[in-house]
Amino acid sequence: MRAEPGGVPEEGGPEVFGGPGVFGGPGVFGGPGVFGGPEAGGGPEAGAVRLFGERFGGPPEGVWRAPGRVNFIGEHTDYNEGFALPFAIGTGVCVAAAAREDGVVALSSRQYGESVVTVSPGVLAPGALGGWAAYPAGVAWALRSAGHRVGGASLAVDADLPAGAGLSSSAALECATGLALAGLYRLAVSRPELAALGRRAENDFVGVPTGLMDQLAVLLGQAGHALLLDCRTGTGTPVPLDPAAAGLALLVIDTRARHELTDGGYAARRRACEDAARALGVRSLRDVTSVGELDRLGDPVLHRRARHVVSENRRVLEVAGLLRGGQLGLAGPLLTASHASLRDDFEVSWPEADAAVDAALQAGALGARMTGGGFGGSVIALAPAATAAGVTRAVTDIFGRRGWRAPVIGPVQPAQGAVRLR
Ligand code: GAF
Repeated sequence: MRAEPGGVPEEGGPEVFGGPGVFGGPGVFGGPGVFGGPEAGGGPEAGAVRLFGERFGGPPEGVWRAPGRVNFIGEHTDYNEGFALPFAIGTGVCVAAAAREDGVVALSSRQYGESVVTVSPGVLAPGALGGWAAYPAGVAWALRSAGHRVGGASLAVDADLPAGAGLSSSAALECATGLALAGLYRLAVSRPELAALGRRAENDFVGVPTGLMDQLAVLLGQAGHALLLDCRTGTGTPVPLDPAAAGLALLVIDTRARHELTDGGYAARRRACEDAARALGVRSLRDVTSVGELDRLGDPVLHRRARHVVSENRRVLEVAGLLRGGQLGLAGPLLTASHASLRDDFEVSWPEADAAVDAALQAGALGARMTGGGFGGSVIALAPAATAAGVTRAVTDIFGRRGWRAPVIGPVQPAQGAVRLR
């Protein structure tokens, strides 16, 4: 089960987020670690340091922080070597860490029981452990497998990012851990390489066949910018994305329906894309540039899945062009078209997401779509700033009328990627 382990698990309840349906209040996704406001004693940085002292004694050698991400557009394109446009957000995962001489990797998480999970060097291999600790342990394994000289480490984790909300708490945990180990052992490892190793940990150690988007967004994100990712080359180009400057608000709506990428749906979608590429005789669906070329696919399901990927790649490039031209407001219909494609062709949206998108549009949003892998998680809505409160109310109302738990809604701004804090 992929539990999005870096973040705050659902048991944390709405109080973690500053109360359900908060707009512009403490439930701000994009602020500097203010999603839910600082916990007692000063936020995840202080929380990780405190936990380190409680579990391992003394101060850590350093503290590293990696944010979550929102994908503006370009869903299920990364493992098809296509394009995506994600950005880092203001909430994330902190890791307080110190090297150890015994080669053991010892892990404790404020959100996952605070007990210490230890992994001896001889057993650090895929299958050795499951649950949240497999993600950071997997990063140590991936670094060692790539030839980096990583010894033991004690790591204490705290987060202000909700888990399972489709905001990539797992990549945040992997990347904060990767930076911590690289810092402790002074490794010469670039951020793109670290992103690839985070993905390797997730694919081969945890066993979830995800793409590279989340790790690249978390490690390469820049404030005020989205990253236009070319997932064939593994490179990202910053593109300006500043909703406030355009008189707009970009809202994140956590639908509180939780997703698990290991329930099989994600892997099945990935297989369908690979089957479609094989049937078309191309290396990946990236190599198909027009939907018309898909007419050769006899299987209607494969045809729909591939149509999503091919059309989504085009939408990403169009949106990137609009952002570069200072025309963010014109991106709305492309966001909404992305959602329709994910709902009807790729079939990864969920009832709360569809209802949130419809309600947001009716209340004046320019565009709205699910973000992340799907099957649960979050929706984004782009709205004129003056209508953001009305959009928030409309979405909250429809959830109430349907008897669903209140969504958590707040504005988001692109923030800086992962850093060493101390
Ligand atoms: C998840 C995966 F981790 C990403 O690699 C990506 O495929 C995304 O779903 C869908 O766009 O976040």
